[in-house]
Parts: sequence; structure tokens; C-alpha cells
Amino acid sequence: MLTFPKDFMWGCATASYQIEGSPMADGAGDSIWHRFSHTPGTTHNGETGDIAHDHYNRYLEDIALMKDLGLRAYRMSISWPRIYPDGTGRINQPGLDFYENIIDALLEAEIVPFVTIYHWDLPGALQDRGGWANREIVDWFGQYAQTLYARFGDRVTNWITLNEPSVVSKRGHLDGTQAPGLNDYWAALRVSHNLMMAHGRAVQLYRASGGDGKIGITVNVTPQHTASDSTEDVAAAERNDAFLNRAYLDPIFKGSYPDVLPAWFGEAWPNVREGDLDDVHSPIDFLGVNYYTRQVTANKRGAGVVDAQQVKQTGDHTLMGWEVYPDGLHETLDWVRDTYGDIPLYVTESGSSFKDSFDDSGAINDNRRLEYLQSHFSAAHRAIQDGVDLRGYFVWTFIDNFEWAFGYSRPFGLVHCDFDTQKRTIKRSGHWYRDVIANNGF
Ligand code: IFM
Repeated sequence: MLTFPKDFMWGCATASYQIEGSPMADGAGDSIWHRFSHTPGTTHNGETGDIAHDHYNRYLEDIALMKDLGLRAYRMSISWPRIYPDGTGRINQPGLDFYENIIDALLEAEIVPFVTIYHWDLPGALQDRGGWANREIVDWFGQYAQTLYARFGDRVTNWITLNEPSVVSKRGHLDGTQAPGLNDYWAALRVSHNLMMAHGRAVQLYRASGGDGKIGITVNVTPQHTASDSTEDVAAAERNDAFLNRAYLDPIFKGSYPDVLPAWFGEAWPNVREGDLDDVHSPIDFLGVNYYTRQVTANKRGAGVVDAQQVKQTGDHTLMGWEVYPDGLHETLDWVRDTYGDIPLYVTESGSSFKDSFDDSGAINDNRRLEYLQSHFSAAHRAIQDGVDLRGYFVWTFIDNFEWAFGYSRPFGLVHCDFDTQKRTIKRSGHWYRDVIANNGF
């Protein structure tokens, strides 16, 4: 029996555009994801978040299901264009009301809300003004965050500024596989810095608001292993580590960028102004770590922007093509503590996509997903035994949803959704998770 610390926050995570549907309802503006998914050729089968699992209309049913699973916490995100249809300026009250209803229903169900302020659905109107590549976004984001603190600060005590800034930069602006779909090397590097600045601003504004809750950020950490002991491969893995992981964690915790990055990118590296890094370095209360897999990296000229190539490993992989590697979670949690200090940590996402099917009795026996969870919970437990201050674990994800460019082809949920009927069915992994929560271990 592995027992977790008392009051461990067992939860699930989701994101607004992936679950809500009705993206333009009640005065909302369009988001970059609405635009992107409606652009032919961008998503699997042209799928969009127009309906998703209709959480917009069925949130009460979903929260009842969360209560049934025994969740202690729920990580959700707020859609910026529901609050600011034009990105800045005019506030759309029905947007705030929608999230207030969700937050109140969660509290009523005794589920602690963890609110992510930005999980990728930027107002389209801001993209028209340069989006994340425009440094003015630091002010825009600050205004939006302040509005949320003012309305929900009395009830929400756990805030996450951004979800996975590296993905916003890399997928959204470098390889263009996600919204806004740009291939702009120079912009991508500026986007990274502006994201960090916006994060720092939101933290400072939260302190200034007098909020007595906690605020942090969620960073996806992918440990880098080397394909061989050669000096070249070791250097490639270090570069990739700096580019994907430390480009975000170092400025937050150390107030500096890894030296290897400006050296590598040269003139393309953004102009970091005096004082910028002090702002980014504003103290946070916790770090959210998203962990899915590791990478085994080799040096290869022209592979990505840092000459780093992934070497596929034998062994189990999920539908995303990601290696199942639970030890990487243990390693990551220990590494974060050893490198950045003993800050409270949450696993704010971890989970797996596998094909699901109903058996004759109408059940989904998703044993591979269950095993994935079990092995990763064990890895997290090992980190706790090492003294890591891990406070909670949010499974990705509550219910099958819109997996970005993969549309609905990558189910990650503990709950299955029939997208024709909107019927929800708890999978075997969900039933198992309910027992884990009830026993605070397994
Ligand atoms: O679905 C995403 C989520 O939005 C961010 N983290 C990774 C998940 C799985 O790809």
C-alpha cells in the first residue's frame, strides 16, 4: 500500500477550449483556437471545439460526476475572449457569470478549484495586434488577470498564470502545428520572453490585489537523456534541456536565462531589458509540473532549432507516440527540487491517450491507462519519500476532449464521452482513481 500525505490534492485537469463548446456564446469573442480549427487542413478531420463535450451547458452534470469520483480538486482554465471579447477594454459580464457559476458549484461540491488564467485560447483580436509576439501583451494579460482576481479572488485561492509556455512558443509560433499556426523563428523567441514577462506581471498584480491565496505557473518538463555518451550528444541534450525546460524555470527561479541560449541563438535572441528578469523572478507559491514522457536526444545538424533529434525508444508508447516512462516523473520532481529549491509542487497534468472500446457489458476496461496512472503515482510517491514537497496530482484529463490539432482522435479521459449523444461513461481507470482518492493511496 502506498499512502500519500494527508490532504494530498487528488484532482483532474482540463482546459476551456478543449471541453466547453459554444465558444462564441453569450457575447464571447473568437479565440485563436476558434480561428485555427476553422481553417481547413489544420486539425484532424477538420474538427473544432464548437461543441466538444458541451461542458458550457452541462457543467453541473460534470461537476456531479467529479464529486462522484471523489475529486478533491479540479484544475480548469478561463477563456480570455469570454471575458474580454476584444482582448482588452470592454468586459463581457456573461463570461464572468459562467465561470462564477462553475466555481460556486465546485465549492458547493467541496472540490477546490485551481484556476489557470491562460491555457492557449488567446482572443483573436489580440492576435490581430501581434499576440504574444507583441510586448504590450504584458499589460493586456495583467488587465485580464486583475479582472479575474477582482471577481473570483474571494473564492479562488489557487491560481496558475500560464499553462506550458514552451508549447505556446514552439508549437504556436515555431512549427505552427497549433494556434496561431505561425512559422516564425524570431517571433517564437520573443513570445517566450513575453510569456515570462506576462507571468511575472500577473504574480505582482495578484500580490497587489491583496489576495491571500497562492499563485504559481505550470511548466511542462521533459527530462532529456542522451542517446550516447558522445560529447556532441551530451551537448545536444543540454541544449534541448535549456530550450524546452530551463528557458522557463531558470528565469522564474533564478532570474536569468541559461547562458547557452543567447550564445546559440545570437542576434535572434530577444532584447531582454533591464529589470525584465527581476519581474519574471517575482516569488511564486508553488510550481505546477506537467509530465508525460522523457526524450532521448542526439545531436543532428538541422534537427529543430537547436540541432537536437529525438531517438525513438523500444517499449510502450501512447497514442501520442510518447514513450511510457514513469521513472522520468520521479527524476523530474527530484531534479526540480534539487535545482530550484524546496518549493511546493503539484503535478498539474499527467496522463495517457490509448484507444478505448466498450465490452459486451458496456464497460470500458482501459487497463493501459490505469497502469499508466498506477506507475506514475508510484513514481510520484518515490519522490515524496525523497523529501519532495509534492502537494497534489491532477490527472490529465477528466473527460475525453478536443486534443488540439488531433481533434477528438486522442482520448485521454477517465470518463468517456460519446460525442453524438453526449453520454458520459466512467472508464475502469476512473473507477480505480475513485478508490485511490478514497484510500489516499493504492
Ligand atoms: O491536452 C494537452 C493539454 O492541453 C496541455 N498538456 C498536454 C495535454 C496532452 O497533450
